[in-house]
Amino acid sequence: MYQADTIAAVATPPGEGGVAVVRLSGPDARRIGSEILGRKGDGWDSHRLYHGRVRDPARGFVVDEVMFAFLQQPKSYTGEDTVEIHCHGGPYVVRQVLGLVLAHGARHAEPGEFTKRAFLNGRLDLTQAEAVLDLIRSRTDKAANVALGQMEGGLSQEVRDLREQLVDTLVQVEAAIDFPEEEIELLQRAELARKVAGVVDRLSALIDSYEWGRLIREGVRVCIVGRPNVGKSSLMNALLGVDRAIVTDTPGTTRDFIEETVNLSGLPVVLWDTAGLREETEGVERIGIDVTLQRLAESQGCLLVLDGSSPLTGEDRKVMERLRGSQGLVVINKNDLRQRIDRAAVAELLPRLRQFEVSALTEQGLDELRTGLHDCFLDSAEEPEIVVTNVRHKAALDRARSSLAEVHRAMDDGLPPDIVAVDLQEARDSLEEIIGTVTNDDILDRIFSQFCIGK
Ligand SMILES: Nc1nc2c(ncn2[C@@H]2O[C@H](COP(=O)(O)OP(=O)(O)OP(=O)(O)O)[C@@H](O)[C@H]2O)c(=O)[nH]1
Ligand SMILES: [Mg+2]
Repeated sequence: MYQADTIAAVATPPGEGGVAVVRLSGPDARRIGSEILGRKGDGWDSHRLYHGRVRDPARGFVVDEVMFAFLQQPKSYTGEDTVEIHCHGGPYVVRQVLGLVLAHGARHAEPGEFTKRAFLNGRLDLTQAEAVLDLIRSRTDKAANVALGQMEGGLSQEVRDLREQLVDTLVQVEAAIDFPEEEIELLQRAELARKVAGVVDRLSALIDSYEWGRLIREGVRVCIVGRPNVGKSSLMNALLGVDRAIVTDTPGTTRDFIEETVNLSGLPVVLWDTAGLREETEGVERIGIDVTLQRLAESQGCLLVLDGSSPLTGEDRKVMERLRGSQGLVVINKNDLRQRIDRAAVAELLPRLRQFEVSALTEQGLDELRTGLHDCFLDSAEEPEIVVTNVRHKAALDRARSSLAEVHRAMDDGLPPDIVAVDLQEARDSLEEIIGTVTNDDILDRIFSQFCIGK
Protein backbone atom coordinates (compact mmCIF):
# COMPACT_ATOMS: atom_id res chain seq x y z
CA MET A 1 0.00 0.00 0.00
CA TYR A 2 2.89 2.35 0.73
CA GLN A 3 6.61 2.18 0.48
CA ALA A 4 7.73 0.47 3.66
CA ASP A 5 10.87 2.49 4.19
CA THR A 6 12.09 3.82 7.51
CA ILE A 7 11.17 7.35 8.47
CA ALA A 8 12.59 9.56 11.17
CA ALA A 9 11.84 12.94 12.70
CA VAL A 10 12.15 14.96 15.87
CA ALA A 11 8.90 14.36 17.77
CA THR A 12 9.27 17.21 20.25
CA PRO A 13 8.91 20.95 19.53
CA PRO A 14 11.93 22.92 18.34
CA GLY A 15 14.00 25.01 20.73
CA GLU A 16 15.67 24.18 24.02
CA GLY A 17 14.13 21.78 26.51
CA GLY A 18 15.01 19.12 29.02
CA VAL A 19 14.61 16.27 26.58
CA ALA A 20 14.01 15.93 22.87
CA VAL A 21 12.78 12.77 21.19
CA VAL A 22 14.00 11.51 17.84
CA ARG A 23 11.68 8.86 16.52
CA LEU A 24 12.30 6.24 13.84
CA SER A 25 9.70 3.94 12.37
CA GLY A 26 9.98 1.23 9.76
CA PRO A 27 11.76 -2.03 8.96
CA ASP A 28 15.27 -0.59 9.45
CA ALA A 29 14.56 1.21 12.71
CA ARG A 30 16.28 -1.44 14.81
CA ARG A 31 19.32 -1.68 12.52
CA ILE A 32 19.82 2.09 12.36
CA GLY A 33 19.31 2.42 16.08
CA SER A 34 21.87 -0.23 16.88
CA GLU A 35 24.41 1.27 14.46
CA ILE A 36 24.38 4.72 15.97
CA LEU A 37 24.03 3.44 19.54
CA GLY A 38 26.93 1.06 18.95
CA ARG A 39 24.96 -1.85 20.40
CA LYS A 40 23.53 -5.05 19.06
CA GLY A 41 19.84 -4.41 18.65
CA ASP A 42 18.91 -8.09 18.47
CA GLY A 43 18.74 -8.47 22.22
CA TRP A 44 16.56 -5.42 22.91
CA ASP A 45 13.38 -6.09 24.80
CA SER A 46 10.38 -4.27 23.42
CA HIS A 47 8.94 -1.38 25.41
CA ARG A 48 11.90 -1.06 27.72
CA LEU A 49 13.87 2.08 28.39
CA TYR A 50 17.64 1.65 27.95
CA HIS A 51 20.55 3.90 28.71
CA GLY A 52 23.11 4.42 25.93
CA ARG A 53 25.39 6.71 23.96
CA VAL A 54 24.83 7.96 20.45
CA ARG A 55 28.11 7.79 18.56
CA ASP A 56 29.08 9.04 15.17
CA PRO A 57 30.77 5.86 13.91
CA ALA A 58 32.47 7.71 11.03
CA ARG A 59 34.08 10.31 13.25
CA GLY A 60 34.33 8.06 16.27
CA PHE A 61 33.02 10.40 19.00
CA VAL A 62 30.06 10.47 21.33
CA VAL A 63 27.30 12.89 20.32
CA ASP A 64 25.07 12.51 23.37
CA GLU A 65 24.23 10.32 26.32
CA VAL A 66 20.64 9.20 25.89
CA MET A 67 17.77 6.99 26.97
CA PHE A 68 16.16 4.96 24.22
CA ALA A 69 13.39 2.44 23.69
CA PHE A 70 12.64 -0.14 21.05
CA LEU A 71 8.98 -0.83 20.32
CA GLN A 72 8.52 -4.00 18.34
CA GLN A 73 5.85 -4.10 15.66
CA PRO A 74 2.87 -4.31 15.75
CA LYS A 75 2.70 -2.86 19.28
CA SER A 76 3.79 0.65 18.49
CA TYR A 77 1.97 3.84 17.50
CA THR A 78 2.65 3.27 13.81
CA GLY A 79 2.32 -0.51 13.98
CA GLU A 80 5.94 -0.78 12.75
CA ASP A 81 9.27 -1.34 14.50
CA THR A 82 9.98 1.92 16.24
CA VAL A 83 13.00 3.33 18.05
CA GLU A 84 12.67 6.43 20.21
CA ILE A 85 15.84 8.17 21.28
CA HIS A 86 15.47 10.60 24.18
CA CYS A 87 18.42 12.94 23.90
CA HIS A 88 19.26 16.24 25.55
CA GLY A 89 16.91 18.93 24.32
CA GLY A 90 19.25 21.36 22.61
CA PRO A 91 19.05 22.21 18.91
CA TYR A 92 22.66 21.22 18.24
CA VAL A 93 22.39 17.76 19.84
CA VAL A 94 19.04 17.07 18.21
CA ARG A 95 20.42 18.00 14.80
CA GLN A 96 23.39 15.72 15.27
CA VAL A 97 21.30 12.73 16.31
CA LEU A 98 18.74 13.22 13.56
CA GLY A 99 21.57 13.76 11.04
CA LEU A 100 23.12 10.43 12.03
CA VAL A 101 19.83 8.61 11.75
CA LEU A 102 19.29 10.00 8.27
CA ALA A 103 22.88 9.24 7.26
CA HIS A 104 22.26 5.61 8.21
CA GLY A 105 19.40 5.23 5.81
CA ALA A 106 16.24 6.72 7.31
CA ARG A 107 14.17 9.20 5.35
CA HIS A 108 12.96 12.41 6.94
CA ALA A 109 9.26 12.01 7.73
CA GLU A 110 6.61 14.24 6.23
CA PRO A 111 4.07 16.05 8.41
CA GLY A 112 1.75 13.53 10.04
CA GLU A 113 3.49 10.59 8.43
CA PHE A 114 3.74 8.58 11.65
CA THR A 115 0.00 8.93 12.19
CA LYS A 116 -0.64 8.19 8.52
CA ARG A 117 1.25 4.93 8.92
CA ALA A 118 -0.73 4.15 12.05
CA PHE A 119 -3.84 4.55 9.88
CA LEU A 120 -2.48 2.57 6.92
CA ASN A 121 -1.43 -0.23 9.28
CA GLY A 122 -4.88 -0.37 10.82
CA ARG A 123 -3.84 0.94 14.24
CA LEU A 124 -6.32 3.82 13.97
CA ASP A 125 -9.21 4.55 11.68
CA LEU A 126 -9.46 7.90 10.00
CA THR A 127 -11.67 9.56 12.62
CA GLN A 128 -9.25 8.47 15.34
CA ALA A 129 -6.27 9.80 13.41
CA GLU A 130 -8.05 13.11 12.95
CA ALA A 131 -8.87 13.18 16.65
CA VAL A 132 -5.14 13.03 17.41
CA LEU A 133 -4.77 16.33 15.60
CA ASP A 134 -7.81 17.81 17.38
CA LEU A 135 -6.39 16.78 20.73
CA ILE A 136 -3.04 18.39 19.95
CA ARG A 137 -4.85 21.58 18.98
CA SER A 138 -7.34 21.63 21.86
CA ARG A 139 -7.46 24.84 23.87
CA THR A 140 -10.31 24.07 26.30
CA ASP A 141 -11.40 21.17 28.51
CA LYS A 142 -14.48 20.58 26.41
CA ALA A 143 -12.58 20.48 23.11
CA ALA A 144 -10.02 18.06 24.57
CA ASN A 145 -12.75 15.81 25.95
CA VAL A 146 -14.49 15.65 22.61
CA ALA A 147 -11.20 14.81 20.87
CA LEU A 148 -10.39 12.09 23.39
CA GLY A 149 -13.83 10.54 22.96
CA GLN A 150 -13.27 10.44 19.22
CA MET A 151 -9.77 9.02 19.64
CA GLU A 152 -11.17 6.24 21.76
CA GLY A 153 -13.47 5.37 18.91
CA GLY A 154 -16.84 6.82 20.01
CA LEU A 155 -17.68 8.27 16.61
CA SER A 156 -16.17 5.36 14.66
CA GLN A 157 -18.28 2.87 16.58
CA GLU A 158 -21.49 4.75 15.89
CA VAL A 159 -20.65 5.12 12.20
CA ARG A 160 -19.75 1.43 11.97
CA ASP A 161 -23.06 0.46 13.59
CA LEU A 162 -25.00 2.56 11.15
CA ARG A 163 -23.03 1.14 8.26
CA GLU A 164 -23.82 -2.40 9.46
CA GLN A 165 -27.51 -1.60 9.43
CA LEU A 166 -27.30 -0.27 5.91
CA VAL A 167 -25.41 -3.34 4.77
CA ASP A 168 -28.13 -5.58 6.27
CA THR A 169 -30.77 -3.61 4.45
CA LEU A 170 -28.76 -3.76 1.26
CA VAL A 171 -28.55 -7.54 1.50
CA GLN A 172 -32.32 -7.77 1.59
CA VAL A 173 -32.75 -5.37 -1.30
CA GLU A 174 -30.12 -7.15 -3.36
CA ALA A 175 -31.87 -10.46 -2.73
CA ALA A 176 -34.92 -8.93 -4.36
CA ILE A 177 -32.79 -7.96 -7.36
CA ASP A 178 -31.39 -11.47 -7.71
CA PHE A 179 -34.77 -13.13 -7.39
CA PRO A 180 -37.03 -10.68 -9.16
CA GLU A 181 -40.00 -13.02 -9.07
CA GLU A 182 -39.97 -12.48 -5.30
CA GLU A 183 -40.13 -8.66 -5.56
CA ILE A 184 -39.92 -6.88 -2.23
CA GLU A 185 -43.20 -7.65 -0.55
CA LEU A 186 -45.27 -4.81 0.80
CA LEU A 187 -44.65 -5.93 4.34
CA GLN A 188 -40.95 -6.17 3.74
CA ARG A 189 -40.97 -2.67 2.27
CA ALA A 190 -42.46 -1.29 5.46
CA GLU A 191 -39.82 -3.09 7.49
CA LEU A 192 -37.04 -1.69 5.30
CA ALA A 193 -38.47 1.80 5.50
CA ARG A 194 -38.55 1.56 9.29
CA LYS A 195 -34.94 0.47 9.41
CA VAL A 196 -33.81 3.27 7.10
CA ALA A 197 -35.75 5.78 9.19
CA GLY A 198 -33.92 4.57 12.30
CA VAL A 199 -30.58 5.16 10.63
CA VAL A 200 -31.70 8.60 9.46
CA ASP A 201 -32.60 9.55 13.04
CA ARG A 202 -29.21 8.58 14.33
CA LEU A 203 -27.49 10.37 11.43
CA SER A 204 -29.51 13.47 12.25
CA ALA A 205 -28.40 13.34 15.88
CA LEU A 206 -24.78 13.25 14.72
CA ILE A 207 -25.35 16.07 12.27
CA ASP A 208 -27.03 18.20 14.97
CA SER A 209 -24.13 17.56 17.32
CA TYR A 210 -21.89 19.37 14.83
CA GLU A 211 -23.81 22.57 15.42
CA TRP A 212 -23.52 22.03 19.18
CA GLY A 213 -19.77 21.48 18.87
CA ARG A 214 -19.36 24.55 16.71
CA LEU A 215 -21.26 26.71 19.21
CA ILE A 216 -19.16 25.39 22.07
CA ARG A 217 -15.96 26.09 20.14
CA GLU A 218 -16.79 29.42 18.58
CA GLY A 219 -19.62 30.80 20.72
CA VAL A 220 -22.48 32.97 19.55
CA ARG A 221 -22.42 36.65 18.68
CA VAL A 222 -25.21 38.56 20.35
CA CYS A 223 -25.95 42.21 19.67
CA ILE A 224 -27.51 44.32 22.46
CA VAL A 225 -29.83 46.79 20.75
CA GLY A 226 -32.48 49.34 21.66
CA ARG A 227 -33.19 53.01 21.54
CA PRO A 228 -30.88 55.34 23.49
CA ASN A 229 -30.92 55.36 27.30
CA VAL A 230 -32.88 52.14 27.89
CA GLY A 231 -29.90 50.62 29.73
CA LYS A 232 -28.00 48.59 27.13
CA SER A 233 -24.58 49.45 28.51
CA SER A 234 -25.84 48.90 32.07
CA LEU A 235 -27.08 45.46 31.04
CA MET A 236 -23.76 44.65 29.36
CA ASN A 237 -21.90 45.59 32.55
CA ALA A 238 -24.31 43.61 34.72
CA LEU A 239 -23.93 40.49 32.57
CA LEU A 240 -20.13 40.83 32.60
CA GLY A 241 -19.98 41.61 36.29
CA VAL A 242 -17.63 44.53 35.64
CA ASP A 243 -18.11 48.15 34.61
CA ARG A 244 -16.85 47.84 31.10
CA ALA A 245 -19.12 50.20 29.20
CA ILE A 246 -19.76 53.83 30.07
CA VAL A 247 -23.21 54.49 31.55
CA THR A 248 -24.75 57.96 31.85
CA ASP A 249 -28.25 59.35 31.85
CA THR A 250 -27.55 61.19 28.61
CA PRO A 251 -29.11 59.43 25.62
CA GLY A 252 -26.52 58.67 22.97
CA THR A 253 -23.71 57.81 25.39
CA THR A 254 -22.41 54.76 23.59
CA ARG A 255 -20.94 55.61 20.20
CA ASP A 256 -18.54 52.85 19.32
CA PHE A 257 -19.43 49.23 19.89
CA ILE A 258 -17.88 47.26 22.73
CA GLU A 259 -17.22 43.54 22.57
CA GLU A 260 -16.83 41.17 25.54
CA THR A 261 -17.33 37.45 26.02
CA VAL A 262 -19.27 35.80 28.83
CA ASN A 263 -19.37 32.08 29.51
CA LEU A 264 -22.94 30.84 30.00
CA SER A 265 -22.70 27.25 31.29
CA GLY A 266 -19.98 26.44 28.78
CA LEU A 267 -21.49 28.45 25.92
CA PRO A 268 -19.25 31.39 25.06
CA VAL A 269 -21.43 34.40 24.25
CA VAL A 270 -19.79 37.33 22.53
CA LEU A 271 -21.79 40.40 23.59
CA TRP A 272 -21.75 43.57 21.54
CA ASP A 273 -22.95 46.72 23.25
CA THR A 274 -23.95 49.22 20.62
CA ALA A 275 -25.06 52.80 20.14
CA GLY A 276 -28.79 53.37 20.76
CA LEU A 277 -30.85 53.34 17.61
CA ARG A 278 -32.69 56.50 16.66
CA GLU A 279 -33.38 58.29 13.43
CA GLU A 280 -32.40 61.74 12.30
CA THR A 281 -29.11 62.13 14.04
CA GLU A 282 -25.90 63.40 12.56
CA GLY A 283 -22.19 63.29 13.17
CA VAL A 284 -20.51 60.79 15.46
CA GLU A 285 -23.78 59.37 16.75
CA ARG A 286 -25.00 58.69 13.20
CA ILE A 287 -21.79 56.78 12.48
CA GLY A 288 -22.32 54.84 15.71
CA ILE A 289 -25.82 53.91 14.61
CA ASP A 290 -24.52 52.70 11.25
CA VAL A 291 -22.02 50.52 13.10
CA THR A 292 -24.89 49.15 15.23
CA LEU A 293 -26.84 48.17 12.12
CA GLN A 294 -23.81 46.49 10.66
CA ARG A 295 -23.17 44.56 13.89
CA LEU A 296 -26.80 43.56 14.03
CA ALA A 297 -26.48 42.06 10.57
CA GLU A 298 -23.36 40.14 11.61
CA SER A 299 -24.77 38.82 14.87
CA GLN A 300 -26.52 35.49 15.33
CA GLY A 301 -28.97 36.87 17.86
CA CYS A 302 -30.09 40.00 19.63
CA LEU A 303 -30.95 41.21 23.08
CA LEU A 304 -33.55 43.88 22.53
CA VAL A 305 -33.56 46.20 25.52
CA LEU A 306 -36.69 48.18 26.36
CA ASP A 307 -37.24 50.59 29.24
CA GLY A 308 -40.05 49.06 31.32
CA SER A 309 -40.64 52.31 33.19
CA SER A 310 -41.76 54.11 30.06
CA PRO A 311 -44.50 53.42 27.52
CA LEU A 312 -43.30 52.14 24.14
CA THR A 313 -42.04 54.96 21.97
CA GLY A 314 -41.97 55.35 18.21
CA GLU A 315 -38.23 54.67 18.35
CA ASP A 316 -38.83 51.39 20.22
CA ARG A 317 -41.30 50.34 17.54
CA LYS A 318 -38.82 51.17 14.76
CA VAL A 319 -36.16 49.03 16.42
CA MET A 320 -38.65 46.19 16.85
CA GLU A 321 -39.55 46.33 13.19
CA ARG A 322 -35.90 45.80 12.32
CA LEU A 323 -35.78 42.71 14.52
CA ARG A 324 -38.68 40.85 12.96
CA GLY A 325 -37.42 37.40 12.12
CA SER A 326 -34.32 37.66 14.31
CA GLN A 327 -33.42 35.15 16.96
CA GLY A 328 -32.98 36.46 20.46
CA LEU A 329 -34.73 37.77 23.58
CA VAL A 330 -36.56 40.87 24.71
CA VAL A 331 -35.19 42.41 27.89
CA ILE A 332 -37.59 44.69 29.71
CA ASN A 333 -35.20 46.66 31.85
CA LYS A 334 -35.58 48.95 34.88
CA ASN A 335 -38.15 46.78 36.62
CA ASP A 336 -37.09 48.37 39.91
CA LEU A 337 -39.14 51.37 38.75
CA ARG A 338 -42.90 51.57 38.30
CA GLN A 339 -43.75 49.70 35.09
CA ARG A 340 -45.57 51.48 32.29
CA ILE A 341 -44.69 49.37 29.27
CA ASP A 342 -47.36 47.43 27.36
CA ARG A 343 -45.92 43.92 27.26
CA ALA A 344 -48.77 42.57 25.18
CA ALA A 345 -47.98 45.10 22.47
CA VAL A 346 -44.35 43.93 22.51
CA ALA A 347 -45.46 40.31 22.19
CA GLU A 348 -47.66 41.25 19.29
CA LEU A 349 -44.79 42.92 17.43
CA LEU A 350 -42.20 40.23 18.24
CA PRO A 351 -44.18 37.07 18.96
CA ARG A 352 -41.21 34.73 18.65
CA LEU A 353 -38.98 36.42 21.22
CA ARG A 354 -39.34 35.50 24.90
CA GLN A 355 -39.58 38.42 27.31
CA PHE A 356 -37.49 38.81 30.46
CA GLU A 357 -38.02 41.47 33.11
CA VAL A 358 -34.81 42.60 34.73
CA SER A 359 -33.11 45.44 36.46
CA ALA A 360 -29.57 46.11 35.34
CA LEU A 361 -29.31 48.32 38.41
CA THR A 362 -30.34 45.84 41.13
CA GLU A 363 -29.43 42.78 38.99
CA GLN A 364 -32.87 41.33 39.62
CA GLY A 365 -33.87 38.75 36.98
CA LEU A 366 -30.38 38.44 35.53
CA ASP A 367 -29.97 34.72 36.27
CA GLU A 368 -33.20 33.91 34.45
CA LEU A 369 -31.99 36.04 31.56
CA ARG A 370 -28.68 34.16 31.44
CA THR A 371 -30.46 30.81 31.35
CA GLY A 372 -32.87 32.12 28.72
CA LEU A 373 -30.00 33.28 26.56
CA HIS A 374 -28.21 29.97 26.88
CA ASP A 375 -31.34 28.00 26.01
CA CYS A 376 -32.15 30.27 23.11
CA PHE A 377 -29.04 28.98 21.30
CA LEU A 378 -28.51 25.58 22.90
CA ASP A 379 -32.07 24.48 23.38
CA SER A 380 -31.05 21.35 25.18
CA ALA A 381 -28.38 21.93 27.77
CA GLU A 382 -27.59 18.24 27.31
CA GLU A 383 -24.25 17.59 25.76
CA PRO A 384 -24.65 15.09 22.92
CA GLU A 385 -23.01 11.77 23.66
CA ILE A 386 -20.97 11.87 20.49
CA VAL A 387 -19.95 15.20 19.06
CA VAL A 388 -19.00 15.63 15.43
CA THR A 389 -16.46 18.44 15.17
CA ASN A 390 -14.90 17.80 11.82
CA VAL A 391 -16.41 19.40 8.74
CA ARG A 392 -15.33 16.44 6.59
CA HIS A 393 -17.36 14.09 8.78
CA LYS A 394 -20.31 16.46 8.79
CA ALA A 395 -20.30 16.66 4.98
CA ALA A 396 -20.20 12.87 4.64
CA LEU A 397 -23.03 12.46 7.15
CA ASP A 398 -25.09 14.99 5.21
CA ARG A 399 -24.47 13.06 2.01
CA ALA A 400 -25.44 9.78 3.65
CA ARG A 401 -28.66 11.32 4.94
CA SER A 402 -29.62 12.71 1.51
CA SER A 403 -28.97 9.32 -0.10
CA LEU A 404 -31.29 7.75 2.45
CA ALA A 405 -33.93 10.35 1.68
CA GLU A 406 -33.70 9.10 -1.91
CA VAL A 407 -34.09 5.53 -0.66
CA HIS A 408 -37.31 6.54 1.05
CA ARG A 409 -38.61 8.30 -2.02
CA ALA A 410 -37.77 5.33 -4.24
CA MET A 411 -39.55 2.94 -1.90
CA ASP A 412 -42.59 5.18 -1.58
CA ASP A 413 -42.79 5.41 -5.36
CA GLY A 414 -42.50 1.64 -5.61
CA LEU A 415 -39.37 1.89 -7.77
CA PRO A 416 -37.54 -1.34 -8.58
CA PRO A 417 -35.10 -2.70 -6.00
CA ASP A 418 -31.99 -2.00 -8.08
CA ILE A 419 -32.68 1.74 -7.84
CA VAL A 420 -33.15 1.47 -4.09
CA ALA A 421 -29.90 -0.47 -3.90
CA VAL A 422 -27.89 2.26 -5.65
CA ASP A 423 -28.94 4.90 -3.13
CA LEU A 424 -28.28 2.56 -0.24
CA GLN A 425 -24.81 1.89 -1.59
CA GLU A 426 -24.15 5.60 -1.83
CA ALA A 427 -25.16 6.10 1.78
CA ARG A 428 -22.94 3.22 2.82
CA ASP A 429 -19.99 4.65 0.83
CA SER A 430 -20.39 8.03 2.51
CA LEU A 431 -20.18 6.40 5.93
CA GLU A 432 -17.14 4.40 4.89
CA GLU A 433 -15.42 7.60 3.83
CA ILE A 434 -15.67 8.85 7.39
CA ILE A 435 -13.82 5.95 8.94
CA GLY A 436 -11.52 5.59 5.93
CA THR A 437 -12.51 2.15 4.66
CA VAL A 438 -12.79 3.70 1.24
CA THR A 439 -10.69 6.72 0.63
CA ASN A 440 -8.29 8.23 -1.83
CA ASP A 441 -4.78 9.61 -1.58
CA ASP A 442 -5.93 13.20 -1.99
CA ILE A 443 -8.08 13.03 1.10
CA LEU A 444 -5.32 11.34 3.07
CA ASP A 445 -2.74 13.89 1.98
CA ARG A 446 -5.05 16.72 2.93
CA ILE A 447 -5.71 15.29 6.36
CA PHE A 448 -2.18 14.33 7.29
CA SER A 449 -0.49 17.43 5.91
CA GLN A 450 -2.20 19.40 8.71
CA PHE A 451 -0.15 17.54 11.31
CA CYS A 452 3.24 18.62 12.52
CA ILE A 453 6.34 16.74 11.51
CA GLY A 454 7.14 13.99 13.99
CA LYS A 455 3.52 13.08 14.76
N1 LIG B 1 -33.59 52.58 37.69
C1 LIG B 1 -32.84 52.00 36.77
N2 LIG B 1 -32.04 52.73 35.97
C2 LIG B 1 -31.30 52.13 35.04
C3 LIG B 1 -31.35 50.73 34.86
N3 LIG B 1 -30.53 50.40 33.83
C4 LIG B 1 -29.97 51.57 33.41
N4 LIG B 1 -30.44 52.61 34.11
C5 LIG B 1 -30.09 54.01 33.93
O1 LIG B 1 -30.47 54.42 32.62
C6 LIG B 1 -29.54 55.38 32.11
C7 LIG B 1 -29.02 54.91 30.74
O2 LIG B 1 -28.24 53.75 30.94
P1 LIG B 1 -27.22 53.24 29.84
O3 LIG B 1 -26.81 51.91 30.25
O4 LIG B 1 -26.17 54.26 29.58
O5 LIG B 1 -28.19 53.20 28.59
P2 LIG B 1 -27.82 52.84 27.07
O6 LIG B 1 -28.99 52.11 26.52
O7 LIG B 1 -26.52 52.20 26.98
O8 LIG B 1 -27.80 54.27 26.41
P3 LIG B 1 -27.03 54.75 25.08
O9 LIG B 1 -25.64 54.22 25.14
O10 LIG B 1 -27.11 56.21 25.17
O11 LIG B 1 -27.81 54.23 23.94
C8 LIG B 1 -28.46 55.51 33.15
O12 LIG B 1 -28.73 56.64 33.93
C9 LIG B 1 -28.60 54.25 33.97
O13 LIG B 1 -28.16 54.42 35.29
C10 LIG B 1 -32.21 49.98 35.71
O14 LIG B 1 -32.34 48.77 35.65
N5 LIG B 1 -32.94 50.65 36.64
MG1 LIG C 1 -24.83 52.72 26.04
